[in-house]
This record gives sequence, C-alpha cells and structure tokens, in this order.
Amino acid sequence: MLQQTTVSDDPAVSALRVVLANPRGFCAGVVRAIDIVEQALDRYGSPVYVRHEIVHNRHVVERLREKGAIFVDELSDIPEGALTIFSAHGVSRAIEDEARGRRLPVIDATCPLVTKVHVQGRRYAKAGRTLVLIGHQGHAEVDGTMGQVNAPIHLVESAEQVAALPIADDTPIAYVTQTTLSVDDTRGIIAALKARFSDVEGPDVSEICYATQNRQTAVRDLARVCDLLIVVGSTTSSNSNRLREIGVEMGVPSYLVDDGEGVDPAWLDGVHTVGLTAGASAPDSLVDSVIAALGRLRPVEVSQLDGVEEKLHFSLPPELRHREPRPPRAQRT
Ligand code: 0JX
Ligand code: SF4
Repeated sequence: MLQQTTVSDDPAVSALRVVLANPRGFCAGVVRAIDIVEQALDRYGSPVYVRHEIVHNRHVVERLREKGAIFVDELSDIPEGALTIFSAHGVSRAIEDEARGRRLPVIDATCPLVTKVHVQGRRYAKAGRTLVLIGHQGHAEVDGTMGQVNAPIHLVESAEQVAALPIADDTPIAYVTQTTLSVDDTRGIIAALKARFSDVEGPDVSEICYATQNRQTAVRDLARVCDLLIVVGSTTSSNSNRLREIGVEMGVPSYLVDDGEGVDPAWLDGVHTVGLTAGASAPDSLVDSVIAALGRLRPVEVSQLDGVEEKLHFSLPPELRHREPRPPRAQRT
C-alpha cells in the first residue's frame, strides 16, 4: 500500500518551527557596559576611547564606533587627557596603574561579577593560599584577573592540566574561575583539583555568573527539542562559543553566526525545528535578523521555551550617575 504523505510532513515546503531559548542574549553586565559607552558619548561627546572591545560582539562595536567610540588595544594609543573606558571583561592592575600614571580620566565598565572574582582572588592570596585560575589562556578577562592579584596564579584550562600543576599536593590552594566558562567543564576541573590537592577552597560551581548558567541551561533545554541549533554571537565571544559547544555535545548540528547573513540555506535540509539562542553580548536585533533570514528560506513559526526570568540590573558607575553633566575626574597618581 502506498504511504500517503501530507504536504506538512515534507520539510522542504512545510513551515519551519523556530524555537527561541529563554533566557538568551544580553546579560546585566553587557547592558551596563554598553550604557556606559553610550552615556559617556552623550555627556562628554566623541571621541571616547575604549580599551579592548567593550563586549565581544562585532555589531555592538561597529555601532558604537559609528557613534564616536574609538576602540584601542593599548592605552598608549589614547591621547593625553582623553576619556577612557575599560571593557566589561576587566583589566589588570598594571593597566589601571598605567592609566593613573598618564592621568587618563577613566570610567570602568568591568562587570561587577568580574570584579567579584578579582576580590575573591585577592582574599585567597591574602589568606596565604596558592591560587589557581580556571579559564582560557589569552582571554581578556583571564589577563585582567591574573593581573589583579598581587601573587602568582596558575592557569588551568582543563581537568587534564590539573595533574601537571607545579604545586605540591599538600599546598593549601584556592581557585577562582573565568565567568563565562562551560559550567560542566568547570565542575570537572574543580573535581580534579579536589582529587589531587588535600586543602582546596573556592566558590561552588553554582556561583559562576548567573547569566552564563542560565544561558547554558536554556540551550540544553533547547537542544532537546530542535534538530538544528543556531547561536548568535561573534567568534571572539567565549560564552557564545560555549553555547554552540553544548549543542554539539547534545548531538545537534550547531552553528555560531554573527547575524542573519551567516545562515547557510544548506543547514535547513531535512530540518523541522531550529533552535535559536544568543550569547550574552549579542543584541536581540541580531536574533531578529536570523529569524528574517530563515523566513526568506521557508515560512517560519516562532515560539519561545519557558525559562527563568532575569531581573538583575547593575547601576552605572558614579561618574555617570549624576544628573548634571560633569567631566569624570582624572585618576590621581
Ligand atoms: O568572551 P566573553 O564571553 O567573556 O565576553 P562577551 O562575549 O563580551 O560577553 C559579555 C562579557 C562577559 C564578561 O564576563
Ligand atoms: Fe557579567 Fe556574567 Fe555578563 Fe560576564 S556574562 S558581563 S560576568 S553578567
């Protein structure tokens, strides 16, 4: 007997279900960092210098550049007296000292949750513990955290690297973590530290930044219901890459795109349901651009998974909190 195929069973012509992760996109630290640059431009005019990309998103950086922000890698690229903003990822004490030495007026957009890690690290070092930072070598936040503690820090990126740490097993150690790591990988690295060292202190994995945890939980839920995962975020964004990796771990073909232009029509072959999420530095407008791109290929039905509601909000730094426009003070040497 011939099997009857209805039109809606044929993925080539049926509507494409697009399911959005919840939560996704901007976290409180990113909202604050972008606000700081925009408000600094509004109050003090352009140019405003930003050390490092304010957040790791190409579109955010391009938009702020168009408004008058100038992004630099080194403070030496900033002219005398020019307003300077530190990115959300934080900076080392050496960078703070350099800015102070040059009397640059600074507004610090370091996320308060990154600053919390700096404080933890200093506290453990002061207590005499040998410090281990769990994080990715070369990442801006890792460079900042390593340079915020006036003591040697050992960096580990994986559980395997724990065995190679040049520290005696009975040394009292403490660990701190980069805020945008894979929660599961971090749990494994902490377990490896506790298995090797007899005296270990450090925050529970549940203390990793709320936004990182929520987006990773949400993408795991999403991967269970989709047959293709698209993560909106730039390749430089650590947290966005981690979201894509979770999709891969869950057995779903997963791609990271900057915007709708990054969508390859071939990805949709045989696909009924696309899961869509965004890293903490990716604006919702880019999610919309991906939905629009999908809509140009197939009719789409968009829905969103249930998820936790995020209410965290960080206030602006003091230099931008006052109503009256007043120039930020140059840091004193
Ligand atoms: O590369 P990261 O994920 O650390 O940064 P991004 O993409 O700019 O995300 C927001 C900033 C996160 C700081 O913790
Ligand atoms: Fe802050 Fe977390 Fe956002 Fe990083 S991901 S900026 S730590 S809220």
